[in-house]
Amino acid sequence: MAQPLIERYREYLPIEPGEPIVSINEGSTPLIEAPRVSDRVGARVLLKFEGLNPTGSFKDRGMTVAVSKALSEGAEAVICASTGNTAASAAAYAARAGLTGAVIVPQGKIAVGKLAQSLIYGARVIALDGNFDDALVLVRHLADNFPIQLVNSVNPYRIEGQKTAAFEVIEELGGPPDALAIPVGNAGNVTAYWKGFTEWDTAPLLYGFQASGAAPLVTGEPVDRPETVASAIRIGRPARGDEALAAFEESGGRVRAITDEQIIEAYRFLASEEGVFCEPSSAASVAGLFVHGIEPDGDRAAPGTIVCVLTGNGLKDPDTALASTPGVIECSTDPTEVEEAVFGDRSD
Ligand code: AN7
Repeated sequence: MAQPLIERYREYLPIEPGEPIVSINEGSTPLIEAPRVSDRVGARVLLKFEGLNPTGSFKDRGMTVAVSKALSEGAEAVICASTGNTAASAAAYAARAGLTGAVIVPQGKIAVGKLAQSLIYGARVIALDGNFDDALVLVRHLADNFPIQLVNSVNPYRIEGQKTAAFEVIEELGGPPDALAIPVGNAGNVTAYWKGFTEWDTAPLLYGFQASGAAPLVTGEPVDRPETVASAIRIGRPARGDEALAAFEESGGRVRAITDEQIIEAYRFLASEEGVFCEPSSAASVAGLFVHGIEPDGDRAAPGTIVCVLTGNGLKDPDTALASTPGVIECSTDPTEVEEAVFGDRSD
């Protein structure tokens, strides 16, 4: 049975005995074999499906630790800036803890499921006339000047919780994978995986991927107006960018860009060939392998086993699924028309 992440990895987390734990039984997500992706890539590829966390994304791993700590330190409210998933997770854990939650999201730029989640969990949802990077500056200001705890991944407890995904991968495989492929936005998650891997004395190649319209770590320049269909990673000034770049380098890996078309192709491939429905941002990890291959730079051997992190659940963003597929076949109750609808030719 799934147990609270903090209980499973208590000895590696900064939670003291007797401290309150705010949990919705996060973590312990499946590592799923992906035979068709493996064929295309030329290595054994497994999918770490973080979309099966309680709020449907990897953010819950960090949030259980950050909100537990906020509660134990006497906070009454938590706040974050978010492209959607952090907001949904913060809202849920705040609800669970009996704290007030406030989230600031870029207006009109987050997936509808994430908005619905944040609202139904009871957070105060602020739609900002600005992007994620603007929102992060504002919540830092609020947390510095008011009694409200910041739960973005600049909060070190978020990283502590998120590093447990690396532990799970190592335990499930009986050792580290040769490489880890991961989407990169604010760069907290890749930083957390690297911390987890190094704490367990392992060092897989890290292959990070950003959307080409929001790829500051690839170009080396902040992006003032990031744009991508992968709204979760529409971030131009990653808070943990320098740490992530150091991790890529230390691991012998790299960070590369892929286009929105390449992301959507991988997103559809995962759903229609593997039966795994992740959100577009998550598919960046697989798109990156499809587009850039798996050969490491330098003289390291090509990885034989690669774990792709699928960071969030596809159900969060039904609009993108509907917009990138052929759509329904409308039909009357006339049996002939139904036959044609079921068996007739259809172009994709
Ligand atoms: C599905 O929710 O930044 O590199 O505010 O939701 O750790 O930022 C989300 C990020 C990848 C990138 N995949 O992770 C937010 C937010 C999904 C995400 C990322 C996010 P980071």
